[in-house]
Amino acid sequence: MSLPRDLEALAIDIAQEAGELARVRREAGVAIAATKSALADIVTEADREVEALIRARLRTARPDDGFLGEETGGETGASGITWVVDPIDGTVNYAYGIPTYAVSIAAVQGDPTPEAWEALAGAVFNPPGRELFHAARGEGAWLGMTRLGVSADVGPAGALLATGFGYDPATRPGDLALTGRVLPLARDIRRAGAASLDLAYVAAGRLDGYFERGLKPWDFAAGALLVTEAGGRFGRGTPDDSGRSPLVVAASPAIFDALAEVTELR
Ligand code: LIP
Repeated sequence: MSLPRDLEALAIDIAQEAGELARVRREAGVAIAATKSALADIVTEADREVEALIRARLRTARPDDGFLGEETGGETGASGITWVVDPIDGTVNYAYGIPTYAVSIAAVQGDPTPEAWEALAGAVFNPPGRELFHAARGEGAWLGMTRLGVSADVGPAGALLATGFGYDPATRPGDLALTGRVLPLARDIRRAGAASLDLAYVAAGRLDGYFERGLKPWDFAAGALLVTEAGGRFGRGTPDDSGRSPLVVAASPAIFDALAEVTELR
């Protein structure tokens, strides 16, 4: 098999094992371990335990690879491959018992920064729904054994779009203003609370597009590959004039340019 397919197979295997651990811990009850960047930005003991499992499995399987995880940070590898991991994306949903969360695992090549890396493989697994989205570069995006494609066109009522809001209350006015500028394009807006699943849903044609400012690399590393391998477009801007973190836009080609323009992606 090619390197992307090998990495995809490993990501799938580990995402399923990690997702089962997350599901079992959720059923047993979730303890919030700490807050991070803001009061609303929480980490649970399960986040930490799941990331530890993923890191250990990767270290055993590919000891020369690098790692960049939401909970334990980065470690450079010698192979040129870095694993970018969000152990439980949608942490707040997970803590509240909302079944919209996912294990997101991506393998990237090159400098492990979103501006420079080339994503080779990714897996996004939603344990409650038992939905495993995965992709290898050049091999398409899949939900299980079903090939995915972004929506071909936007209906006359407008686009079904998704977004999210940062944890820092100071970003809320800008987020709301951004959403207000997008509304004329939309038939409706969804706010599911897990970027990796929002991106997977764009790849699956369940959403026409998605936009959010302030995502971390692990939130979108796997989902961005799902979108582009499903025929969609993905863009990430630079910090805006106020220094706010970059905007992410992902959509079918039918709506990408309009969404990028109205959100001022640059
Ligand atoms: C979350 C994202 C979500 C965003 C949240 C948070 P986490 O990631 O998936 O799209 O709106 O603010 O960043 O913190 O659950 O890994």
